[in-house]
Amino acid sequence: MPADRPDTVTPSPERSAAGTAVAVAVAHPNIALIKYWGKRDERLVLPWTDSLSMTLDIFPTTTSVRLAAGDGDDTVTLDGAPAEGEALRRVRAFLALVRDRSGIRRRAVVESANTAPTGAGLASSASGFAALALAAAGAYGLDLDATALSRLARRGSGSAARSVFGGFAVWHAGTATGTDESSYAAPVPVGEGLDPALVVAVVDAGPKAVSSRAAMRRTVDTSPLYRSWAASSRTDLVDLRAALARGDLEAVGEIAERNAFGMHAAMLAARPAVRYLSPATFTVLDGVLRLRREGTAAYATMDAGPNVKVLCRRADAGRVAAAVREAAAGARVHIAGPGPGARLLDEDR
Ligand code: 2P0
Repeated sequence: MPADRPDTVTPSPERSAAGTAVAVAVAHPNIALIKYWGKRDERLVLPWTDSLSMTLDIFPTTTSVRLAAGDGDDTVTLDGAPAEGEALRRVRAFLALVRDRSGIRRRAVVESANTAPTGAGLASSASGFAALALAAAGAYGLDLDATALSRLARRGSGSAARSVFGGFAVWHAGTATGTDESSYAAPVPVGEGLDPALVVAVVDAGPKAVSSRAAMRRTVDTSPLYRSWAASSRTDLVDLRAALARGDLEAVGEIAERNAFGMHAAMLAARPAVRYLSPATFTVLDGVLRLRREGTAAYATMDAGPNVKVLCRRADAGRVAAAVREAAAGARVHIAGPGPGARLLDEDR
């Protein structure tokens, strides 16, 4: 699907009201080249800064939402097991928002299956809430265009706003306070010659010690470096968009790498420090530096976890993957290209 023609949702409210609708959606994770880190409004999930990402063509999440009889608690199954704790609370809060908009009170039965290790900084919340937003909008009969869907997905998890779109997407932080009209993602055009790949080095697939939600709050509240990272992120975004437009992979990589290091520096300066990077992370980073010294364009970015994603040309991805495997024995390595936006698989089975 071309990035500039995202799916829209036009489900049937009648069938939904009768409680027979099932909607199934699939969405892919995205990796930010300009990071989202810090909210100016926690309830509406409004960020301090714009961010820009590439949606991947690996690790999709598939989510079905079925309306059940009655208005009791939603049932949520994640990867075959009943959801509990914070994950369950967040999905139910999201469904309550969808119900408020639809006027349909029926409870939902949600089944969601990830193909990426959950909680490992591989953005399963982005693909998860993008798929949930699309499937829930379908089941509850909301008629949303891609912009409205992105705004809705954002309420589940900020980064999910970007996974609504394929290819590269920018999430506009928005300007308003108290309303979220201007905070949504949109596709970003890229130069023809770019042909990028992201080599994902999973050095640790375990759950993270601190949730990104808590970690970004602590960074905003306590890190003396946060404001300067946010300021440089704004100019990074302008530079990155220009580099993408001219298909300049080296410049894209340099900007993405410095933006990620700046975010982690701000986290490390938080009180107490938020430290997601591990010795294995730095082993991979050394491998990336070696690749560059040897003349291969390869640039690293890290999220809320120790895993490293290496941006390179698609033609170099095999060599980069081999170098990363050699650098960090035991790392699981995946090669991703730009992937599709969220799409509805099945509206009313
Ligand atoms: C990003 N991350 O831009 C950044 C970089 C992690 C590091 O978006 O609180 O799970 O649900 O809005 O979207 C992870 O944060 O946070 C994230 P919430 P989310 O991809």
